[in-house]
Amino acid sequence: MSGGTVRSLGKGSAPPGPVPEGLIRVYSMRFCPYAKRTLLVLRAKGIRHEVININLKNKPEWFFKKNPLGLVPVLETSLGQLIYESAITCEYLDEAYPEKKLLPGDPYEKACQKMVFESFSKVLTNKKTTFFGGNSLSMIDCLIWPWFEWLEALELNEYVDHTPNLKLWMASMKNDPIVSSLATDVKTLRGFFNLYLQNSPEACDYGL
Ligand SMILES: N[C@@H](CCC(=O)N[C@@H](CS)C(=O)NCC(=O)O)C(=O)O
Repeated sequence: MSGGTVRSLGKGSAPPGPVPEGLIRVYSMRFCPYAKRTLLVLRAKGIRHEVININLKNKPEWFFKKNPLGLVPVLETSLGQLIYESAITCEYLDEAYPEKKLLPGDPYEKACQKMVFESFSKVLTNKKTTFFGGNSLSMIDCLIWPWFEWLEALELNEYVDHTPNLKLWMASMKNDPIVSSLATDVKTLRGFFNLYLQNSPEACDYGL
């Protein structure tokens, strides 16, 4: 599940109990692009998980025990292990659940994906594959996509007009079943931005 329709927990809420065995928990926020990286990886790898949304404008006191920085995403395992920082959560998931790897096993290929991540726009101009890492969704697509999803809502789509490969990649991403299952529509994104900029405690639950 993506947590897309689950109301967030705020100040005064009771801390959730331990994570049931066989599940991993992600503390998220419906509109957070960093958390979406983790959710994309969870979905792409088919990992059973539960989502707890956090009201970032009115954070529960207990949330700082999950991440002293007070940021989402955070992963929590049934052993009580806590992992935060989105890129680290994604790499953790790829290693802890090795059945369907999103990062290449070969160290050189892995280094290549990470290099592309560091300078993706320049490298993409020469790419010959549908997705960044090949012909199916890979780690780098999951790490980059959440910000591209915002372009239309921010009326910034024209900035990719001069990079046809980037446009093609965006179209492939939108059509991918994993990516589209986590998509947020433009109207909802705009509603969220509007409330978030007003510092509204309702922002994280916009549209529910
Ligand atoms: N470097 C962090 C950034 C995470 C982040 O900034 N998350 C935002 C939501 S999109 C957050 O939790 N903001 C709460 C705050 O700034 O207090 C990561 O990659 O996980």
